[in-house]
Amino acid sequence: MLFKGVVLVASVMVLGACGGGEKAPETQAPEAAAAPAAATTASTGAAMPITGKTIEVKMIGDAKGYRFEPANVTAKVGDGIKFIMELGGPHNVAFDVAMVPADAKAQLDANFGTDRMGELSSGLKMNPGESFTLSLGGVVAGKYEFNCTPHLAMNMKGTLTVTP
Ligand SMILES: [Cu+2]
Repeated sequence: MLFKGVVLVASVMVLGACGGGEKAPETQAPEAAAAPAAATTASTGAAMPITGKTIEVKMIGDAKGYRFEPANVTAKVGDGIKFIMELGGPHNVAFDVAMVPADAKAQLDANFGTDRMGELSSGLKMNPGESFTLSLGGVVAGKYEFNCTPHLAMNMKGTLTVTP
């Protein structure tokens, strides 16, 4: 057996400690600093930025159950979806790897950027107010089912429709 798949994740992305207000040369979302840096892996592709509007989706777990609000989201290529942890975490956003068409997978996965726990999967959001923003820059138009990994069994799911 031959294992030639040594994946080198180039850790060129410097996560600024955000300590003394020093600015990175490139533009960066300020909220990126709020996410815990633990257990994230960068995808191998290059993320594409948000060029349109950003739509907010709340991630909630309470007496009524676990859910995304709204659970059905329609956005354009280039928009962003900001998933905000509100209650009952940890929550995350994960697309079903087996359901995303091959031609759409690479860019969608790359757009998880540094807040990526695995293929097509964001890091966990523990505390109210924490968020994960997914860019739909360069994403192939289509319908994508997503879920929350910790609450998949509790039916915490949604559908993202990306239009051209
Ligand atoms: Cu959840």
